Amino acid sequence: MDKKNKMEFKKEFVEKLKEAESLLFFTGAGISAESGVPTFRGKDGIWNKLKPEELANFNAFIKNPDMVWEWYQYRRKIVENVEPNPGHYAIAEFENYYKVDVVTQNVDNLHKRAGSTSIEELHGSIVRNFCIDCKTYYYDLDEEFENKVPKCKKCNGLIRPDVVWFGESLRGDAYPNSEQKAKSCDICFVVGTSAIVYPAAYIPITAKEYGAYIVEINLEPTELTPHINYSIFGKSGEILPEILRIVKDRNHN
Ligand code: BV8
Ligand code: ZN
Repeated sequence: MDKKNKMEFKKEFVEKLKEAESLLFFTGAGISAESGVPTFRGKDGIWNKLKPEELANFNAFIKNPDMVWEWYQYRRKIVENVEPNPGHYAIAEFENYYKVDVVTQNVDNLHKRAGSTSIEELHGSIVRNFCIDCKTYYYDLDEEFENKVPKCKKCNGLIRPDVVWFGESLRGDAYPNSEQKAKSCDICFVVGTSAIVYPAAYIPITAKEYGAYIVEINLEPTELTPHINYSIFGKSGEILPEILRIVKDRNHN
Protein backbone atom coordinates (compact mmCIF):
# COMPACT_ATOMS: atom_id res chain seq x y z
CA MET A 1 0.00 0.00 0.00
CA ASP A 2 1.97 3.07 -1.18
CA LYS A 3 1.89 6.54 0.41
CA LYS A 4 -1.01 7.99 -1.60
CA ASN A 5 -3.64 5.44 -0.51
CA LYS A 6 -2.57 5.16 3.14
CA MET A 7 -5.47 4.03 5.33
CA GLU A 8 -7.16 6.80 7.31
CA PHE A 9 -8.46 6.09 10.82
CA LYS A 10 -10.95 7.85 13.09
CA LYS A 11 -9.28 10.77 14.99
CA GLU A 12 -10.65 9.49 18.31
CA PHE A 13 -8.89 6.15 17.71
CA VAL A 14 -5.56 7.81 16.78
CA GLU A 15 -5.81 9.76 20.05
CA LYS A 16 -6.49 6.58 22.03
CA LEU A 17 -3.46 4.95 20.38
CA LYS A 18 -1.35 7.89 21.55
CA GLU A 19 -2.54 7.66 25.21
CA ALA A 20 -2.64 3.86 25.48
CA GLU A 21 -0.04 1.83 27.35
CA SER A 22 -1.46 -1.67 27.07
CA LEU A 23 -3.13 -3.40 24.12
CA LEU A 24 -5.06 -6.68 24.08
CA PHE A 25 -5.60 -8.54 20.80
CA PHE A 26 -8.53 -10.97 21.00
CA THR A 27 -8.27 -13.06 17.83
CA GLY A 28 -10.22 -15.71 15.96
CA ALA A 29 -9.84 -17.77 12.79
CA GLY A 30 -10.13 -14.66 10.57
CA ILE A 31 -6.64 -13.48 11.49
CA SER A 32 -5.20 -16.69 10.03
CA ALA A 33 -7.38 -16.68 6.88
CA GLU A 34 -4.77 -14.72 4.86
CA SER A 35 -2.20 -17.36 5.82
CA GLY A 36 -4.40 -19.92 4.07
CA VAL A 37 -5.98 -21.47 7.18
CA PRO A 38 -9.72 -21.94 6.49
CA THR A 39 -12.11 -20.24 8.93
CA PHE A 40 -14.97 -22.13 10.55
CA ARG A 41 -18.16 -20.31 9.70
CA GLY A 42 -17.34 -18.17 6.69
CA LYS A 43 -18.69 -18.98 3.20
CA ASP A 44 -15.79 -21.39 2.61
CA GLY A 45 -15.67 -22.35 6.32
CA ILE A 46 -14.71 -25.90 7.10
CA TRP A 47 -17.84 -26.32 9.15
CA ASN A 48 -20.13 -25.76 6.20
CA LYS A 49 -19.58 -29.34 5.23
CA LEU A 50 -19.20 -30.85 8.69
CA LYS A 51 -20.93 -29.52 11.80
CA PRO A 52 -18.72 -28.68 14.82
CA GLU A 53 -20.91 -30.87 17.02
CA GLU A 54 -19.99 -33.79 14.76
CA LEU A 55 -16.28 -33.19 15.09
CA ALA A 56 -15.07 -30.79 17.80
CA ASN A 57 -16.53 -32.66 20.76
CA PHE A 58 -15.50 -35.55 23.00
CA ASN A 59 -18.45 -37.83 22.21
CA ALA A 60 -17.73 -37.55 18.47
CA PHE A 61 -14.16 -38.55 19.25
CA ILE A 62 -15.19 -41.58 21.34
CA LYS A 63 -17.78 -42.60 18.75
CA ASN A 64 -15.42 -42.28 15.82
CA PRO A 65 -11.85 -41.57 16.98
CA ASP A 66 -10.25 -42.21 13.56
CA MET A 67 -12.56 -39.70 11.79
CA VAL A 68 -11.99 -36.94 14.36
CA TRP A 69 -8.25 -37.70 14.48
CA GLU A 70 -8.08 -37.55 10.66
CA TRP A 71 -9.82 -34.15 10.69
CA TYR A 72 -7.19 -32.78 13.08
CA GLN A 73 -4.38 -34.33 11.05
CA TYR A 74 -5.83 -32.55 7.99
CA ARG A 75 -5.88 -29.23 9.90
CA ARG A 76 -2.38 -29.85 11.36
CA LYS A 77 -1.06 -30.41 7.82
CA ILE A 78 -2.52 -27.09 6.69
CA VAL A 79 -1.09 -25.25 9.69
CA GLU A 80 2.36 -26.83 9.31
CA ASN A 81 2.52 -25.67 5.68
CA VAL A 82 1.49 -22.02 6.14
CA GLU A 83 3.27 -18.98 7.53
CA PRO A 84 2.04 -16.25 9.85
CA ASN A 85 0.74 -13.29 7.82
CA PRO A 86 1.41 -9.51 8.19
CA GLY A 87 -1.44 -9.32 10.71
CA HIS A 88 0.27 -11.78 13.08
CA TYR A 89 3.64 -10.05 12.59
CA ALA A 90 2.18 -6.57 13.22
CA ILE A 91 0.72 -7.77 16.55
CA ALA A 92 4.15 -9.10 17.54
CA GLU A 93 5.80 -5.79 16.51
CA PHE A 94 3.40 -3.70 18.63
CA GLU A 95 5.40 -5.12 21.56
CA ASN A 96 8.12 -2.58 20.71
CA TYR A 97 5.72 0.24 21.63
CA TYR A 98 3.17 -1.15 24.12
CA LYS A 99 2.52 -3.83 26.71
CA VAL A 100 0.78 -6.38 24.44
CA ASP A 101 -1.30 -9.43 25.34
CA VAL A 102 -2.77 -11.84 22.81
CA VAL A 103 -5.84 -13.89 23.73
CA THR A 104 -6.58 -16.25 20.88
CA GLN A 105 -9.33 -18.76 20.14
CA ASN A 106 -7.13 -20.23 17.42
CA VAL A 107 -5.28 -23.50 17.84
CA ASP A 108 -2.87 -22.93 14.93
CA ASN A 109 0.20 -21.66 16.85
CA LEU A 110 0.68 -18.80 14.33
CA HIS A 111 0.88 -15.99 16.94
CA LYS A 112 3.76 -17.82 18.62
CA ARG A 113 5.50 -18.40 15.28
CA ALA A 114 5.11 -14.68 14.48
CA GLY A 115 6.99 -13.77 17.66
CA SER A 116 4.27 -12.66 20.11
CA THR A 117 5.50 -13.31 23.64
CA SER A 118 2.35 -13.08 25.79
CA ILE A 119 -0.31 -15.46 24.42
CA GLU A 120 -3.28 -17.17 26.05
CA GLU A 121 -4.58 -20.03 23.88
CA LEU A 122 -8.16 -20.24 25.16
CA HIS A 123 -8.99 -23.30 23.04
CA GLY A 124 -5.63 -25.09 23.28
CA SER A 125 -3.35 -25.99 20.39
CA ILE A 126 -3.16 -28.71 17.73
CA VAL A 127 0.60 -28.93 18.09
CA ARG A 128 0.05 -30.82 21.37
CA ASN A 129 -1.76 -34.16 21.95
CA PHE A 130 -2.43 -36.21 25.08
CA CYS A 131 -3.62 -39.66 26.14
CA ILE A 132 -7.23 -39.51 27.37
CA ASP A 133 -6.46 -42.08 30.09
CA CYS A 134 -3.06 -41.38 31.61
CA LYS A 135 -2.80 -37.77 30.27
CA THR A 136 0.73 -38.35 28.89
CA TYR A 137 1.54 -35.59 26.36
CA TYR A 138 2.70 -36.38 22.84
CA TYR A 139 4.13 -33.86 20.36
CA ASP A 140 5.39 -34.87 16.96
CA LEU A 141 3.62 -38.14 16.26
CA ASP A 142 5.07 -39.84 13.22
CA GLU A 143 3.47 -40.10 9.83
CA GLU A 144 2.01 -43.56 10.42
CA PHE A 145 -0.88 -41.89 12.29
CA GLU A 146 -2.30 -40.10 9.27
CA ASN A 147 -5.86 -41.39 9.53
CA LYS A 148 -5.69 -43.78 12.42
CA VAL A 149 -5.89 -42.51 15.97
CA PRO A 150 -2.61 -43.29 17.79
CA LYS A 151 -2.58 -45.29 21.03
CA CYS A 152 -0.62 -44.33 24.12
CA LYS A 153 2.73 -46.12 24.49
CA LYS A 154 2.26 -46.28 28.27
CA CYS A 155 -1.34 -47.44 28.69
CA ASN A 156 -2.68 -47.99 25.17
CA GLY A 157 -5.28 -45.22 25.69
CA LEU A 158 -6.55 -43.10 22.79
CA ILE A 159 -4.49 -39.99 22.01
CA ARG A 160 -6.40 -36.75 21.29
CA PRO A 161 -5.44 -33.22 20.23
CA ASP A 162 -4.93 -30.79 23.12
CA VAL A 163 -7.80 -28.54 22.04
CA VAL A 164 -10.89 -27.55 24.02
CA TRP A 165 -13.93 -29.21 22.49
CA PHE A 166 -17.55 -28.06 22.75
CA GLY A 167 -18.94 -28.93 26.15
CA GLU A 168 -15.45 -28.97 27.67
CA SER A 169 -14.40 -26.30 30.12
CA LEU A 170 -11.37 -24.23 29.26
CA ARG A 171 -8.19 -25.64 30.71
CA GLY A 172 -5.87 -24.36 33.40
CA ASP A 173 -5.80 -20.63 34.07
CA ALA A 174 -6.11 -19.52 30.42
CA TYR A 175 -9.52 -17.94 31.03
CA PRO A 176 -8.85 -16.21 34.37
CA ASN A 177 -5.51 -14.89 33.00
CA SER A 178 -7.28 -13.58 29.89
CA GLU A 179 -9.98 -11.96 32.01
CA GLN A 180 -7.31 -10.24 34.12
CA LYS A 181 -5.64 -8.88 30.97
CA ALA A 182 -9.00 -7.72 29.57
CA LYS A 183 -9.64 -5.75 32.77
CA SER A 184 -6.35 -3.89 32.53
CA CYS A 185 -5.96 -3.12 28.82
CA ASP A 186 -6.48 0.38 27.37
CA ILE A 187 -7.46 -0.80 23.86
CA CYS A 188 -8.94 -4.22 23.06
CA PHE A 189 -8.71 -5.21 19.38
CA VAL A 190 -11.25 -7.88 18.33
CA VAL A 191 -9.74 -9.39 15.21
CA GLY A 192 -11.26 -11.94 12.82
CA THR A 193 -13.85 -13.56 15.03
CA SER A 194 -17.58 -14.15 14.66
CA ALA A 195 -17.69 -13.80 18.47
CA ILE A 196 -20.32 -16.50 18.99
CA VAL A 197 -18.28 -18.98 21.03
CA TYR A 198 -18.42 -18.61 24.82
CA PRO A 199 -16.93 -18.09 27.31
CA ALA A 200 -14.21 -16.72 24.94
CA ALA A 201 -16.48 -13.99 23.56
CA TYR A 202 -16.86 -12.58 27.09
CA ILE A 203 -13.26 -11.31 26.92
CA PRO A 204 -13.89 -8.18 24.81
CA ILE A 205 -17.12 -7.57 26.74
CA THR A 206 -15.12 -7.65 30.00
CA ALA A 207 -12.55 -5.26 28.52
CA LYS A 208 -15.35 -2.84 27.63
CA GLU A 209 -16.91 -3.12 31.11
CA TYR A 210 -13.52 -2.15 32.57
CA GLY A 211 -13.19 0.95 30.40
CA ALA A 212 -11.17 -0.25 27.41
CA TYR A 213 -11.72 1.22 23.95
CA ILE A 214 -12.89 -1.67 21.73
CA VAL A 215 -11.82 -1.83 18.08
CA GLU A 216 -13.23 -4.56 15.80
CA ILE A 217 -11.34 -5.59 12.66
CA ASN A 218 -13.45 -7.86 10.46
CA LEU A 219 -14.72 -8.24 6.89
CA GLU A 220 -18.30 -7.83 8.13
CA PRO A 221 -20.32 -6.89 11.24
CA THR A 222 -20.57 -9.52 13.99
CA GLU A 223 -22.63 -10.20 17.15
CA LEU A 224 -20.23 -7.91 19.00
CA THR A 225 -20.47 -4.94 16.60
CA PRO A 226 -23.20 -3.15 18.60
CA HIS A 227 -20.83 -3.06 21.62
CA ILE A 228 -17.79 -1.88 19.61
CA ASN A 229 -16.40 1.67 19.81
CA TYR A 230 -14.80 1.53 16.36
CA SER A 231 -15.40 -1.06 13.60
CA ILE A 232 -12.79 -1.20 10.86
CA PHE A 233 -13.98 -3.33 7.93
CA GLY A 234 -11.37 -5.08 5.84
CA LYS A 235 -8.61 -7.67 6.00
CA SER A 236 -6.69 -7.86 9.26
CA GLY A 237 -3.46 -8.62 7.34
CA GLU A 238 -3.79 -5.17 5.68
CA ILE A 239 -5.32 -3.13 8.52
CA LEU A 240 -3.04 -4.13 11.41
CA PRO A 241 0.19 -3.15 9.59
CA GLU A 242 -1.42 0.21 8.73
CA ILE A 243 -2.25 0.84 12.40
CA LEU A 244 1.32 -0.14 13.30
CA ARG A 245 2.58 2.36 10.69
CA ILE A 246 0.84 5.23 12.52
CA VAL A 247 2.55 4.18 15.75
CA LYS A 248 5.94 3.85 14.07
CA ASP A 249 5.62 7.20 12.25
CA ARG A 250 4.75 8.90 15.54
CA ASN A 251 7.64 7.27 17.35
CA HIS A 252 10.18 8.11 14.69
CA ASN A 253 9.24 11.81 14.19
C1 BV8 B 1 -18.15 -24.61 27.57
C2 BV8 B 1 -11.29 -25.75 19.42
C3 BV8 B 1 -19.22 -25.56 29.39
C4 BV8 B 1 -11.40 -26.96 18.62
C5 BV8 B 1 -13.39 -24.53 19.58
C6 BV8 B 1 -24.26 -26.88 24.46
C7 BV8 B 1 -23.46 -27.76 25.18
C8 BV8 B 1 -22.25 -27.35 25.75
C9 BV8 B 1 -21.82 -26.05 25.57
C10 BV8 B 1 -22.62 -25.20 24.83
C11 BV8 B 1 -23.84 -25.58 24.28
N1 BV8 B 1 -24.37 -24.50 23.63
C12 BV8 B 1 -23.54 -23.46 23.75
C13 BV8 B 1 -22.48 -23.87 24.46
C14 BV8 B 1 -21.34 -23.12 24.79
C15 BV8 B 1 -20.32 -23.40 23.68
C16 BV8 B 1 -20.55 -22.35 22.63
O1 BV8 B 1 -20.19 -21.23 22.84
N2 BV8 B 1 -21.20 -22.73 21.51
C17 BV8 B 1 -21.48 -21.75 20.46
C18 BV8 B 1 -21.23 -22.34 19.08
C19 BV8 B 1 -22.91 -21.26 20.64
N3 BV8 B 1 -19.02 -23.27 24.29
C20 BV8 B 1 -18.40 -24.36 24.76
O2 BV8 B 1 -18.81 -25.50 24.66
C21 BV8 B 1 -17.13 -24.04 25.50
N4 BV8 B 1 -17.14 -24.76 26.75
O3 BV8 B 1 -19.04 -23.82 27.47
O4 BV8 B 1 -18.07 -25.50 28.57
C22 BV8 B 1 -18.69 -26.09 30.64
C23 BV8 B 1 -18.45 -25.21 31.69
C24 BV8 B 1 -18.00 -25.72 32.86
C25 BV8 B 1 -17.76 -27.10 32.99
C26 BV8 B 1 -17.98 -27.96 31.89
C27 BV8 B 1 -18.44 -27.45 30.70
C28 BV8 B 1 -15.92 -24.52 24.71
C29 BV8 B 1 -15.89 -23.80 23.38
C30 BV8 B 1 -14.60 -24.16 22.64
C31 BV8 B 1 -14.94 -24.94 21.41
N5 BV8 B 1 -13.72 -25.19 20.66
N6 BV8 B 1 -12.27 -24.79 18.93
C32 BV8 B 1 -10.99 -26.72 17.20
O5 BV8 B 1 -10.57 -25.61 16.83
O6 BV8 B 1 -11.13 -27.68 16.44
S1 BV8 B 1 -14.39 -23.30 19.01
C33 BV8 B 1 -14.02 -22.82 17.44
O7 BV8 B 1 -14.79 -21.61 17.23
C34 BV8 B 1 -12.58 -22.38 17.19
O8 BV8 B 1 -11.75 -22.39 18.33
C35 BV8 B 1 -12.74 -20.93 16.76
O9 BV8 B 1 -11.66 -20.19 17.10
C36 BV8 B 1 -13.93 -20.56 17.53
C37 BV8 B 1 -14.59 -19.29 17.19
O10 BV8 B 1 -14.70 -19.19 15.80
P1 BV8 B 1 -13.96 -17.91 15.13
O11 BV8 B 1 -12.54 -17.95 15.54
O12 BV8 B 1 -14.74 -16.70 15.45
O13 BV8 B 1 -14.02 -18.29 13.61
P2 BV8 B 1 -15.26 -18.09 12.61
O14 BV8 B 1 -14.97 -18.87 11.38
O15 BV8 B 1 -16.55 -18.32 13.35
O16 BV8 B 1 -15.24 -16.52 12.23
C38 BV8 B 1 -14.16 -16.00 11.49
C39 BV8 B 1 -14.38 -14.50 11.42
O17 BV8 B 1 -13.26 -13.91 10.74
C40 BV8 B 1 -15.61 -14.10 10.61
O18 BV8 B 1 -16.31 -13.10 11.35
C41 BV8 B 1 -15.04 -13.53 9.30
O19 BV8 B 1 -15.84 -12.46 8.81
C42 BV8 B 1 -13.72 -13.00 9.76
N7 BV8 B 1 -12.67 -12.95 8.73
C43 BV8 B 1 -12.43 -13.85 7.74
N8 BV8 B 1 -11.33 -13.47 7.03
C44 BV8 B 1 -10.87 -12.32 7.61
C45 BV8 B 1 -11.72 -11.99 8.69
N9 BV8 B 1 -11.53 -10.89 9.44
C46 BV8 B 1 -10.48 -10.09 9.14
N10 BV8 B 1 -9.62 -10.35 8.12
C47 BV8 B 1 -9.79 -11.45 7.34
N11 BV8 B 1 -8.92 -11.68 6.33
ZN1 ZN C 1 -1.87 -43.34 28.37
